Amino acid sequence: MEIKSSELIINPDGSVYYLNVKPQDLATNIILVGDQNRVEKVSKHFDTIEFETQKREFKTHTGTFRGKRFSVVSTGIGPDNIDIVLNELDALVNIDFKTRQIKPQLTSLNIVRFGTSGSLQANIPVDAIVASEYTIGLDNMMRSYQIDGISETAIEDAFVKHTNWDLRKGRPYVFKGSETLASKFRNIAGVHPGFTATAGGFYGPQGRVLRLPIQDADLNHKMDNFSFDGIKISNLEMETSAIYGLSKLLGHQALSLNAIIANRANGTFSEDPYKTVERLIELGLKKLAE
Ligand code: R1P
Repeated sequence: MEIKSSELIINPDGSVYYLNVKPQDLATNIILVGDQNRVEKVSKHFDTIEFETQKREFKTHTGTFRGKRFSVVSTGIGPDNIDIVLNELDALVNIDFKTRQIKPQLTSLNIVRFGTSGSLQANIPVDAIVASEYTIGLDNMMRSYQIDGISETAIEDAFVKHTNWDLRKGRPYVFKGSETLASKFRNIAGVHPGFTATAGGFYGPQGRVLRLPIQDADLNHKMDNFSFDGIKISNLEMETSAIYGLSKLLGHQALSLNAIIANRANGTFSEDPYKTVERLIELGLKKLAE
């Protein structure tokens, strides 16, 4: 079935609508960063850069690192932007832009986020790196898709009960990341296996109070002490659950690596967050190129 022009928007030059990338300009190894200024911080390590583009907050550089082809793409902030980026990345490899048909042979991308995040646990200090084995989405974006059967309902039930979650906010969902990618980042000093919570906003949705009271002032504390089979929620950011959920539905491998720049449990902030992000970039590229 042909996908209509209103559903998959292709620019006059043959690039996909927001990412501004043509199919031949995308690698199958993808690094996602939130901040568009982080794209250069990754691609400066490349052997060569063959392609660069930007539209709005979506900047892409494609090149090789130690002989392996990578595209680094900035997503901007939030699950709504991940919806755009993941759908367009998938369309670039799995939909034929000439016939507008889904290709008979699907390609699975390796998608790894190099992000920043706040830790919720005192034992995951600032300047550590969290590699997310699991993620819980509090943001609802994935509820637009058919996620029954791909989410970890036992963990969701326990979380809803533990936090006395108000279901008018939507039911949180839990996804597991790629075992293949996660296994590359286990047993490395300073890298913590994590269970990452994704919020749909920065202030109220992450428990920050400026002028507005929030629906559940105790939520962060309840998240800190939630535990399922010994797994505790490690950190809070704004993209991982959307990346894991959409990757699972679309058949891609996904992993989220986050540099911990703040610790919300003890109120500390990294003295040199750029150095921690740089360490994550160097480690991430090295392990992914192996
Ligand atoms: C603001 O909190 C932003 O920083 C974090 C959050 O997930 C959110 O996108 O990640 P990035 O530094 O990768 O954008």
